[in-house]
Amino acid sequence: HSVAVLGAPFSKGQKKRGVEHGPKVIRDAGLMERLSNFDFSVHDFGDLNFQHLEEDEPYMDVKFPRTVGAANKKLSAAVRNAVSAGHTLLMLGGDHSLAVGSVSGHAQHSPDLCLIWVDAHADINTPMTSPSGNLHGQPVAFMLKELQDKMPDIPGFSWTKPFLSSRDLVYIGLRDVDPGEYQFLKSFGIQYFTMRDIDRLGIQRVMEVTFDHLLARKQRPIHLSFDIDAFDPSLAPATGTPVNGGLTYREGIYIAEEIHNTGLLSVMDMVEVNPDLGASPEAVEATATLAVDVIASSLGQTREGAHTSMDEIP
Ligand code: DIR
Ligand code: MN
Ligand code: MN
Ligand code: MN
Repeated sequence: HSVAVLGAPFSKGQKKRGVEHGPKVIRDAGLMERLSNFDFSVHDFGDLNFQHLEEDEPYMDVKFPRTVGAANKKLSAAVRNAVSAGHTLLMLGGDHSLAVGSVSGHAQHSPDLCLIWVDAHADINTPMTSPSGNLHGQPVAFMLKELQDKMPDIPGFSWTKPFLSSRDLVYIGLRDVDPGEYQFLKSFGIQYFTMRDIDRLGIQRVMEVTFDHLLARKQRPIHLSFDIDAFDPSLAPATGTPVNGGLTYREGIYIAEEIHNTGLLSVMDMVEVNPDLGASPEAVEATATLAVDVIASSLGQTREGAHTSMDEIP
């Protein structure tokens, strides 16, 4: 069993600079050292090198379509290769538009994967419904078969075709959903848990229903796409689109622990940590350390300690 770490320093899926430094600050918060405590081997694949395209006119209202498309094409191949080589992959963003490449690359190796999207936002806008033109609010729309006839041919994205059914997706943490997005969630019957649902049901029940929905028919690989803005801004201030009323620390860690406990986590994205947006160095470090905590719990760190063989105890 081995874990590969891949940085994706990319920010053109939205307009605020700084999120391209996410991989560096997450590493600086002690990621590799934390992962070295586990009994799996860790391979650092370093950071991808993304091309900056000079000529990249908006398509409709969509900003930097060719730049985002090319970056995701590259990421997709890297993720496919890492998963094919047998690694569990950790992708460090970068903004959430990177999920197009990450999930599609994963799906090329594991067509039966399911997707758990932890986020304040649903990221399922199309160019026609997007209020911002930002592609980090649209990655899920590139994936869903049900949205095929609603997605135009966006320059830069001809390499990818929809590959996921809406029943293979669960959202957790939603609290800022655009009108077009709400329409899609409802008309496709997507399973989602808003922060209000977490208030009503409790996070334990939310995870139970999540796994019933995704895994009851058969066990299959899990792709966890974790946007740090799912957390409350008091815990994760250094991010581009914070929304009040987010996950508590314990809810976020519980989600990660339960996903680990399935034994099915195959690829994890940790995205939208933006060190240029923290009010202080402490705010940035708190956000990055929180990202590392969620990663560690997703990969098996427990709150009850770990099993040690008797002969190792002094
Ligand atoms: C908004 C914000 N729904 C949009 N999306 C964000 O621009 O489409 N996603 N911030 O993470
Ligand atoms: Mn910068
Ligand atoms: Mn997101
Ligand atoms: Mn978000």
